[in-house]
Amino acid sequence: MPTDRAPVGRLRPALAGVAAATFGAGAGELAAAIIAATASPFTSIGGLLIDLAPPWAKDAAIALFGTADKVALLIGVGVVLVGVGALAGLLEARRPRWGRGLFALLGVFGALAAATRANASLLAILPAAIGALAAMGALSMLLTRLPAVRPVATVAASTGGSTVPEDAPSTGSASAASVDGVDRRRFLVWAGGTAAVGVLAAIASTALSAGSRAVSTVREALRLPAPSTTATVPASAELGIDGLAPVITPNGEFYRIDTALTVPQVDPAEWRLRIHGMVDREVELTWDELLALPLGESVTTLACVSNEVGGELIGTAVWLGHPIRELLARAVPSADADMVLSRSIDGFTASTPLEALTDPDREAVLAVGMNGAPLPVEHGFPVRMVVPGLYGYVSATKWVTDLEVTRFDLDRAYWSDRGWSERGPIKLSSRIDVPRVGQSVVAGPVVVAGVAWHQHTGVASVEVQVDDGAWQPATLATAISADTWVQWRYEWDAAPGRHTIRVRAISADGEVQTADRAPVAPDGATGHHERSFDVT
Ligand SMILES: Nc1nc2c(c(=O)[nH]1)N[C@H]1C(S)=C(S)[C@@H](COP(=O)(O)O)O[C@H]1N2
Ligand SMILES: [Mo]
Repeated sequence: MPTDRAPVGRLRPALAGVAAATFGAGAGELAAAIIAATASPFTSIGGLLIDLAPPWAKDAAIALFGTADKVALLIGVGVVLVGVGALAGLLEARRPRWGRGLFALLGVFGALAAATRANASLLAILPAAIGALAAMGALSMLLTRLPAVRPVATVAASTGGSTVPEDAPSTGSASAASVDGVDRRRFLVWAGGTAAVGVLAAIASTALSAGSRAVSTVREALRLPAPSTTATVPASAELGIDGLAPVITPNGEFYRIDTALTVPQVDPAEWRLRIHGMVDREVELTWDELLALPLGESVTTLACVSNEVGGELIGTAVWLGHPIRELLARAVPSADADMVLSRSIDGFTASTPLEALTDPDREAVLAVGMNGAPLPVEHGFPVRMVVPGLYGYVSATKWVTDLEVTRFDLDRAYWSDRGWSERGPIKLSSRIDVPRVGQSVVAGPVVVAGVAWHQHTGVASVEVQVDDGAWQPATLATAISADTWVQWRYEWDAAPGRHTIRVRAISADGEVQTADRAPVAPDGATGHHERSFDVT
């Protein structure tokens, strides 16, 4: 054997590692699609990262990427995977087994992530394990095809009877002290082929799991029963101003916020709701039983606690649902209970004050319909909660399957463990929609318009301030109810120059919306929304 060997180099081992990682990831995804759909290593790791991320990281992700935050996360996981793959290749070329060890570690991490997801079965660890083994095998195989001669130590260390292919140099390259072009090309073909198989496996896995996503088909075929009571939206609730948020938000434009990396697929036929905990008797409800109950329409504005001043994480819909108080009445909560911990199929939980759910004057519902259609899958199909007056994170559980009657001092919900307040009444707020940002404003009469809300209390009036002038009353549209936002408009006689418009709402209970700025955490932003314009 020659003693002065051609250098192994960095690029090719790194490429081998990336190709092996891609192959392993594809194998893992395909395995998941076949044996345990919810155990995709990729989305399990992503989901675990979402659950482990400190609140500031989530706020930053939402601020940076908006509702594309999850795509950004998955891309991030992919980038890290490529990095780890390159590292594994480099390691393995210098210290055999170390690179494979790194893949094994990654596999353990993926398996742990999958096993700790909500509703994980024992099978959940398999896809990550299969993926890791595939990556380890591919790495060994590719390194034997490296065009450079490998050090003797490599050969010796890898002949220890491991079950994965030996990473001894191939017979072709063992005698070659120089890297020839044929070997180089052959290596690239093998590495490229390995990576391509991984990508194909990943594509096949998405196709396979899309096939099992028959839930959207079930949803489309579904006809909901006619409402037992209907809600009317007065025509005068809609000012119809261009650029102003419509008083009822179309489903396709409704904001979406949740921790689910892949939208949970719940077949109504298998859906059950269990009411238990501090109750006299447990209640279980099937989809058919729920649909047989009276389903009424109610109009409620949903808002996210992460909504910044002037933000768009708020929307109003006509919900079709059954009052939660009726179901709780069947279960008979014990006198010392003060909270209902609702749980989604994906493990998300919300802590809602029991009194908000039992209050006969608050239409807290188990909703099955949204604006005349079954709930869209991403908005909680088949069943979600809607509770007027409370931010979504403490009340609006989507894909809900479990209501546990308990106490605030005994249990904590998903976001309460992550730096958010355990109670979340929606704060009095208002927003300017028109004129839009960047819209040119011409001197003379200008329509300023927006929305204001204080769900379950109601908005009494809205005022507008131009520069540092006096607060002027705006005109309100007809409010649908105290549980919805209300549109407002103000006729501004704009003079040329730069001007700032500010808005504040006054609540039905006399509260004046504070100018004090508070961040969204822990219990919702405050401060006046303002917009500046150059009037020409
Ligand atoms: N299962 C589940 N339900 C959830 C959440 C979630 O992460 N998972 N997020 C809540 C939050 S924070 C809000 S603001 C509302 C948003 O509901 P939407 O996406 O239908 O607008 O859903 C709530 N329900
Ligand atoms: Mo939220």
